[in-house]
Amino acid sequence: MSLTEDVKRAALECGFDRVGISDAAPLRAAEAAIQERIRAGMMDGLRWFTPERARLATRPQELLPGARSILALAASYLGVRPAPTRRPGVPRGRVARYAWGRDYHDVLKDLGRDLLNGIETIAGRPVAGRIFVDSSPLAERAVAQRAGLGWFGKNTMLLLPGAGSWAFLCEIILDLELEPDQPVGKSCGACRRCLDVCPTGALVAPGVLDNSRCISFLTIELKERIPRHLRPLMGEWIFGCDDCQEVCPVNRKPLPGRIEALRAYDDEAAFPRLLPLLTLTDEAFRARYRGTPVLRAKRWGLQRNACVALGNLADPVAIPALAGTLSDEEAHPLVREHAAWALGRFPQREARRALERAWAGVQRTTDASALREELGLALDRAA
Ligand code: B12
Ligand code: SF4
Ligand code: SF4
Repeated sequence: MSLTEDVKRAALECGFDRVGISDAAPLRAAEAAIQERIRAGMMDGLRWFTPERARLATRPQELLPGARSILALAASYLGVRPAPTRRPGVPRGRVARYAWGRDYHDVLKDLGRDLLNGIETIAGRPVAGRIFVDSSPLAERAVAQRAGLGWFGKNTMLLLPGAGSWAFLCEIILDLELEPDQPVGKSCGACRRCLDVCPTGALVAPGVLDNSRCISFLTIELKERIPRHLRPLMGEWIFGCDDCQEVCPVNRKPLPGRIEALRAYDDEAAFPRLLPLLTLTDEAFRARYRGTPVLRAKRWGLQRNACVALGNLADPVAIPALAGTLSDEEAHPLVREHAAWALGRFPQREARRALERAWAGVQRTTDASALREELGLALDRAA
């Protein structure tokens, strides 16, 4: 067996589901596409996503001096068990599938380190390697596409033949010469289901995503108030969004992943009860979400999102809890604002009374202008 075949076999033995190899040349087309997106304002909201980052992310040689090839890896995060079900009876939110299990950054980096050790044994010499999973500057989809793992879907996801898009990407840049693979010659064809289903219109054209409209950005990355006009479109999503993947025909026959930590989930991880989230203490939040991607939203962010979902569900059972959040001076100011917005969506008198009480309260304070504005709008709407 060749060195390349041995390395690929080691990757699959480590638990990755797909492996391909790319050379380490600059990714020029990807850089042009990404710079164009930045110029067009499509990455607005992500302050760290700068033209300099895009330049670096498409130059593997600068990320690892002496780079000769890139190992592109994918790990399915679907479980072998049936998907969790939404139990009826109480208001529940939705968490995107990628966040149901343990944090993939940690899990895949550990796996990558094991693999790198294995590669050194195979090569019989020390090998310089740098592992990338999501957070470091490397244009991961572009590398994976060039390494033959899949094609760019119109929803911007990398679609893997036989596995779809429910897979994380991970790459290892190596100073080892390996035989590169060819890109797959597939495309979405005439399909455009993802574009039609996106609730916020974030997929503005095939393969073009307006970050600042994407529910994934709004619920995870945005650390401010959610634009009011987008809130009603967010449905029950409180962390991430899967709408443009759920409709994708390539995902019809998903590949069950083999990494236990990524598929150790239950119904509550997928469809969390919303009311207990509103009163979750910092300690309880950390205990529940430690080691999972959801921690990134922070407690107040998740509570802000839960208010929006409750406003969209408009189940009157939520009114007392939302009223409690609104009047809680210890609660994060943005959470209180979103609770006011949610209450303004209920036709019930009880919701209006809670808004009026809060309105009377904020007249006496000088430092609550944003809440006052939100209350004014909510009361006008509920009138
Ligand atoms: C920033 C970011 C986001 C942003 C912006 C997403 C975006 N589409 O750009 C936000 C916060 C919205 C986000 C959301 C999600 N993300 Co994200 N995200 C990233 C990150 C850090 C950078 C992506 C990036 O560079 N975007 C800029 C765009 C322009 O570049 P691109 O995505 O590579 O797009 C290429 C194609 O679109 C192509 N292209 C250009 N023009 C055209 C035109 C046509 C017609 C076509 C077909 C293609 C095409 O060229 C581009 C350059 O290669 C990567 C990790 C990384 N370091 O790469 C993860 C990553 C892309 N995210 C990932 C995931 C899982 C998600 C979510 C599914 C999470 C969720 N469920 O909520 C959603 C999916 C939303 C979506 N439809 O993309 C995975 C995707 C795995 C996969 N199979 O593709 C990645 C790779 C992380 C990982 N290591 O697994 N994410
Ligand atoms: S993740 Fe949701 S909001 Fe974002 S592009 Fe896909 S369907 Fe639209
Ligand atoms: S839904 Fe259709 S157009 Fe969108 S990514 Fe899947 S195959 Fe491509």
